[in-house]
Amino acid sequence: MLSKILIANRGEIAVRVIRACRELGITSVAVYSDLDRDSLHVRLADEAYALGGLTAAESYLDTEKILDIIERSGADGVHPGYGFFSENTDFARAITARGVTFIGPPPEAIEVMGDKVSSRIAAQEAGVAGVPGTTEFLTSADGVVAFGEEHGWPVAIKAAYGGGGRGMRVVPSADQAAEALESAQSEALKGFGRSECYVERYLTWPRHIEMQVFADTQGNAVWVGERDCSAQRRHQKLIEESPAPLFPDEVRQAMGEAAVKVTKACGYVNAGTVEFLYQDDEFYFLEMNTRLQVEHPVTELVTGLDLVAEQIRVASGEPLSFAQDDIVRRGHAIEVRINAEDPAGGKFLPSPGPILKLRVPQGYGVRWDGGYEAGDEVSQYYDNLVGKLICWGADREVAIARTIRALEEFEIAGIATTIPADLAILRHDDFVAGQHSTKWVEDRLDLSAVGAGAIAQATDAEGDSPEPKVRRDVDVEVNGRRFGVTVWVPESQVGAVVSGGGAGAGKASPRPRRSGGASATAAGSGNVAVPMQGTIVKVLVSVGDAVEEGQTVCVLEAMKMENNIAADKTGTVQEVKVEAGQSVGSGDVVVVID
Ligand code: MV4
Repeated sequence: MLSKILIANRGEIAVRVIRACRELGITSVAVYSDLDRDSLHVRLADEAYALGGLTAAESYLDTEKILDIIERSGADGVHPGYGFFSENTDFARAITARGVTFIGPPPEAIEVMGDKVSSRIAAQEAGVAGVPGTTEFLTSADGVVAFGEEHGWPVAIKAAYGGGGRGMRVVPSADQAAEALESAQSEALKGFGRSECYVERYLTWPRHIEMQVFADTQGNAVWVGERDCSAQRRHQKLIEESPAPLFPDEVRQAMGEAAVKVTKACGYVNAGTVEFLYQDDEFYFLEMNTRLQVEHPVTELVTGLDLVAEQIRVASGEPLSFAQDDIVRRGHAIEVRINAEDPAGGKFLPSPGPILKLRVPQGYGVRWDGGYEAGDEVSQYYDNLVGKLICWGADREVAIARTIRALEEFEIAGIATTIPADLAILRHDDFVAGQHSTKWVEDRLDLSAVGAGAIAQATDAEGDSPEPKVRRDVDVEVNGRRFGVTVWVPESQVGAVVSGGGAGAGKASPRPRRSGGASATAAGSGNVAVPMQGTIVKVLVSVGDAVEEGQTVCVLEAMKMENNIAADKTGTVQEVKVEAGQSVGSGDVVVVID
């Protein structure tokens, strides 16, 4: 077995791999950018090495820096996670040349599956069909028209070297072929440096169903189970589940066998995923993802397998620990990706920032794979996946109810998250009925009423990193009903809003004031207000007195403490609005200074 694994990644997937290493007795090595110096994956790993840099290119994607740390740490394996180096054959070859194991497939398999045309040909040769279409590149719109006339409209023009839907155009009829081809080619050239396109029948309401496969170095290859990832927006998956709803057993079996054929045909080893489109009881090969995927936990929850541990065993040269017939799928699992994005109005705007509060749900059938804890910051420089909530239930109905319950328990503050959109999907009749497709979120789901969820404290208006915040628990009364609320106060304003957390009776300010005012914005107005409801026990000034900023003007008893209420500016007392023994409410002005 490998004995020391460097995880060339960050966030939740680095955490996932580090945990697997710990359970297997393997030493884990984290790497981190300057921004991730104190991040969760660094805290959990056995060892951690600085990469320096802020952006991914300056840190996690810097081959020389990672190679240097592999050498210094003595790691004998590298787990790339997903993204970054996971499908980078230069990187895989560079570490292999140094005698270090790449925990992933052979570079040749990554290459075959690396572009749409060569993977389509490989699948076809293995006897697995893609959507009916051509494999020749289009030279003119005539090819599109001829195909459409023969197979029917609409057709899809796709960029051969494209990905993620870029360079794809739907052509509804012959008269739009020329324009669509031109725009697909130009987008492909801009995005991928190559303009080659081909044509396929366009499926109008497909589901995205993918099959998890696993192969070892001894020639064993199995399919583990499918995941339905149709609930996505702009090619970003939002929710994944297994088994796929309304998916007949015999189709599952056939898709699994097709996926194994593709796996064997490209000499695949380790964990992989074969993607299909599924429509009208037929499935079509789309592409193969030659990495561990974000959504692998749903397969783990229904099979009880540990796919990351299996990856490490297989990379160590061991045979698969299970045969095809050993795999038992039980119940239903749903994964919800929780991203730092504001889904308000369906816009999904990035919402990086400090996580001020994070309480994740617990209870039966609930798993949280997170990359952050409260106090950590989601940086704008990287993927904004905060973590994944994965729920298991005896059947789909239970799993949906449990996922909703868990999301309702979720407490996060400081950043907006996709949770409100996730709930809208899970509660929607179409989703519950399994009537959604890859286009459903964008075409049918109405997110106009979805709000951001409370962002307790955003960064300041200039977008600078915010001043450190201090937590204060305050009791407030709203229409006579008492509520406990938490406020996060900029450090410089501590003592202004509410005096320190209960200790130090009689002192309003636990530390010297900088502004001396009731709050930073009100500082110097001369209207001295009390910060909370209570009783005035002493008035120390009279009309006409000269007072200095910070000087106590009266004493308020509240929450069994005496609080000194200070002048917010230097001047003369114009008005004293209270007397000893009088009750006051939060925000009441007690003294006016000018
Ligand atoms: C399609 C299709 C319908 N018909 N091909 C988009 C990204 C690329 N990987 C494949 N994609 C699609 N190809 C034909 N012939 C619909 C999609 C598609 C899609 C596929 C998988 C997951 C999400 C999707 C969202 C929109 C469109």
